Amino acid sequence: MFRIDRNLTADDLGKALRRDVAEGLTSRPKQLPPKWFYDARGSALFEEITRLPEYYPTRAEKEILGRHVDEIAAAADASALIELGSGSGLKTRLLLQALERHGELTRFVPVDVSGEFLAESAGALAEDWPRTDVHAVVGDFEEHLGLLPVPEGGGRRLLAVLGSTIGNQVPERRAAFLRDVHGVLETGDRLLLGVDLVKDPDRLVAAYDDAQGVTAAFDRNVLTVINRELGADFDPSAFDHSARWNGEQEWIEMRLRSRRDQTVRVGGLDLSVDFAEGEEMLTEISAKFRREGLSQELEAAGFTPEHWWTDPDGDFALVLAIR
Ligand code: AVJ
Repeated sequence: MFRIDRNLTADDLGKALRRDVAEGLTSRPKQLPPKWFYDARGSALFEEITRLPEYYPTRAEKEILGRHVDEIAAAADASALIELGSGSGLKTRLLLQALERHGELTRFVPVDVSGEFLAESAGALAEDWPRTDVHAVVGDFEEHLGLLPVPEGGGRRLLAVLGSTIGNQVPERRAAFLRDVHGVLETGDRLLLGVDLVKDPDRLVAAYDDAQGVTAAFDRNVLTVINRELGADFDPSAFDHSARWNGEQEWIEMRLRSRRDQTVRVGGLDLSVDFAEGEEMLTEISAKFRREGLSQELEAAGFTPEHWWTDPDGDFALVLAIR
């Protein structure tokens, strides 16, 4: 059984992009939120990133799931899986299979901003899980958490946010997000978070500035998105990609650095923006976590951390918390 709820239209997305770009290009320093990386090309580039030798997080998270997914399913003891972001790949399938083996999977709720992506990926998944009610929700999970389908028959829910997605938010936004999640869940429901861990800065920087330049292409792709959607004339080749470790905040910062003095016209916003040679624009932060700090964040939002699993190298963690 497959259905899809649309809480977010192309029009809503267009407005949000206009607002983010107008704000970001006129603030000092300039910045753009990472959520606009993921058009079709950006999503394909991200897939390519996950296969790079330097980008360990996806492999590490798969390894944890491969080893511990049945323990996770047993501890979660849930009849519904809600997944925020992604919701298509191997990791989702591993979780669904384990919940099924554990014995009571009835429902899967994938949530994503891209309706196109969801229709395709969740539709394919529904074909492989004919006895599961697949109820896809198109929405921005920073805004539309309240629109998630209500549980049927009081079954327990497992809400998964994998891939260190929460690392893209600054701590204050993350705290608000975790409180929102706490608000939509019910007592006894579980939260499963996948988080990348603090480690040797050289490895971190390499993971975000790979030798083949795939991450650089991914970073510059946001300019192509703005050119297409907002009639801008960015020359992506006039910007260099950079990745730096911020040891104080314990996050990676990705930036695009202007190679020369230049003026960019954003026709759709009736906006001209000057870049000085060497000027940098922040395009992403990717926070890295420690067990103690994340436990405190979860507790502050009302959750009780219950389990912590890592890969053998200790690069990545899955944490299961009780609402
Ligand atoms: C999908 C947000 C988890 O932060 O590692 C990968 C995105 N950016 N390489 C991350 C990303 C550059 C990724 N997340």
